[in-house]
Amino acid sequence: MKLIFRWYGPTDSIPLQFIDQIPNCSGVCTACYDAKPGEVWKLSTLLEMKKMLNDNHLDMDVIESIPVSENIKLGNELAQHDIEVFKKNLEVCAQAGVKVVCYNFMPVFDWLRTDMHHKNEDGSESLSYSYDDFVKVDPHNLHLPGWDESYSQDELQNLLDIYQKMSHEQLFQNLLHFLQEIIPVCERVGINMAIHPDDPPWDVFHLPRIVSNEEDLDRMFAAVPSKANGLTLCTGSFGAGRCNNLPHMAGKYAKQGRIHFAHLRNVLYTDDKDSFVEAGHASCMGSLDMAKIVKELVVNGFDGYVRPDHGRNIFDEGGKPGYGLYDRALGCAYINGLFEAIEKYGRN
Ligand code: DNO
Repeated sequence: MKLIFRWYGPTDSIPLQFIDQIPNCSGVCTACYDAKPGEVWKLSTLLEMKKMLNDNHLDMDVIESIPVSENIKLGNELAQHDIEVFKKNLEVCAQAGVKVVCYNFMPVFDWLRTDMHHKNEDGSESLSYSYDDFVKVDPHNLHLPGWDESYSQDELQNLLDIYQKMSHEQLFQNLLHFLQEIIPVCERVGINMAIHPDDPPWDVFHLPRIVSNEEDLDRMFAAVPSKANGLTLCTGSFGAGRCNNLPHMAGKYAKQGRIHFAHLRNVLYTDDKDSFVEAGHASCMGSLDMAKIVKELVVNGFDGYVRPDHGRNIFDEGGKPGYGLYDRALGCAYINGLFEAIEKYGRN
């Protein structure tokens, strides 16, 4: 595996030198954060970032993410234009040496939590999702932590209204059309696509979601069999869905050569509904068996990129919820330990 770290570009408060100091961390995943969905990225911007990274002994092999515009997901009259832009962005990324592109196909909300500052007993803070809080949210007056600034209330209502009329099948067909268009480009330029699962993996506000479980993945891979059509195995996102058997999914899709990227984090189920807290990475802190997941990856030949995911806010660090340095660095140390132990002595 190749261990990487998410970096939000030159404005990220975490110095690249600190990322370089994380044991075994070979690079970052990043994006052109100032470009909007539907805009062509500048090669010069990517190359400048790459130079900054290389100067700190870090690679830029993975992009997380090239955003998929709502037009593409809606399949409206602007969709084809935005697909062509997406293709250009793939070409630009390939010219900058990118090997894997993470993306998602979730309508409107790319992740959803009800609390960005959930206080854990040890004084740390986590992102969390509470079923009881969620059912109190009025979809006509949405104020969700982390999302309030993404769209104006009017834009949000308008989008929610349009999606109310869309079935899961229609959204799936729009994903297929997108993949059929872009995968030949990926094959030509040598990029693997890695779709990020729905987070959490169920419909929210009646928005259809179609990348939530094994059945969804099997259908998507059967329809577009190219190995360039792959997965980001986000254990926390799939893992929030209690029907998802993560060790099984890790083994199955690693064996198929579909997992190009893995986000390894743990979640702790906090009630018998859907609520969860983003726990520390170690198995003992949450509800997922991280060692078993990594073992399934290793024995089934996984050789992709891995990153720790949302860390807790620990040691009074503050900063961007989920994306501080300290707990994600601890996550790296833990992930390194699991891989080394299993690769050397734990294959049987
Ligand atoms: C949240 C992330 C997601 C992820 C996208 C990938 O912190 O896991 O925003 O980057 O869904 O497209």
